[in-house]
Amino acid sequence: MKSRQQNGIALITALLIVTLATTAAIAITSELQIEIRRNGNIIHHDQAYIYAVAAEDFARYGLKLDHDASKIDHLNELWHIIPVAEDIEGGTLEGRLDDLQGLFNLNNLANKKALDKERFQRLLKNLELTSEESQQIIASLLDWMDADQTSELAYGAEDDYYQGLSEPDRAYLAANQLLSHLSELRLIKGFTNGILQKMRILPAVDTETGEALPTLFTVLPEYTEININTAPVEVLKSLNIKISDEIAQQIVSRRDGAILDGGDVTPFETVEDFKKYLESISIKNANTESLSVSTQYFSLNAKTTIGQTQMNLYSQLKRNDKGISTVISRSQGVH
Ligand SMILES: [Ca+2]
Ligand SMILES: [Ca+2]
Repeated sequence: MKSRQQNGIALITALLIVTLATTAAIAITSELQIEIRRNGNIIHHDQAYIYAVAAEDFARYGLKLDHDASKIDHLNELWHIIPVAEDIEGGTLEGRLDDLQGLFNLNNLANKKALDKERFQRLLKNLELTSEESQQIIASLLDWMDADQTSELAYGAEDDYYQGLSEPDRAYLAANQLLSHLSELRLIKGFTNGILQKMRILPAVDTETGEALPTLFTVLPEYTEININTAPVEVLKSLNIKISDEIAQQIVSRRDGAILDGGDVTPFETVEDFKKYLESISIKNANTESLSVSTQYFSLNAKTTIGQTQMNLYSQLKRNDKGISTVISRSQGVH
């Protein structure tokens, strides 16, 4: 009787040990799998980043060839029309180069030149901002960038406004220097989500076609001229009050002819050319200050996929007058 009892206890003990050992083994295996996956992700992330940075070198090479081939920049050139699409070990790499000087550089406003302000106001009006909304954001933008602490009229905002924000832990100071990234606008008085959406700084889509609308604004580290060979319709319209939607479309079809109808590509060779063209369509004495036919600032969007890892790297490149480009900023995920 006693011996049978002892056998039973031994059996239960043995079963218990087996169960414990199995549980421990499963725990170790799961831990190991997570560890392997985590290491895999880290390695893939590093690889994706290195490939994206390699795309920058490819872009710099393309921009040098472009510089040596011609002195103007337009949308039918190879740097723009040939996107990079490469199969790389374990994944893919896509790269796209865009011109940044076709866009309105918000830092141009820091110069407080009447012409830039007028162009900005026209652009905002075409984006359906009310004149009060425009006045508000122009004043607070100017205060954000200028070195002083004097508010622009009633709408401006300096340190005292930002220090007095309702949540004390969120209080901050005005930058009092040029913008360094479009996302900085979120900190500035008046730039609500609604305004950022109208300005297409937050992604916006065409309500009829559902397609993403092109971006119109950028932030570059200095005053820049607008390239009339790459500016989208909305920016062209902002250049002169007489440039209507129809005229802007006309400028685009003359400039990007080949894209639209297979005709000759006839970008503007000089700003004077553009002025003459405007005269030919009855826009006399247009102010062509701060316009250009070439570009120094470009953006590269490199998308890399390796295994489960996806990376979106945005790089700003500046090309000098010898055609050599340097990367001046990088951001991941968003512009
Ligand atoms: Ca070129
Ligand atoms: Ca200021």
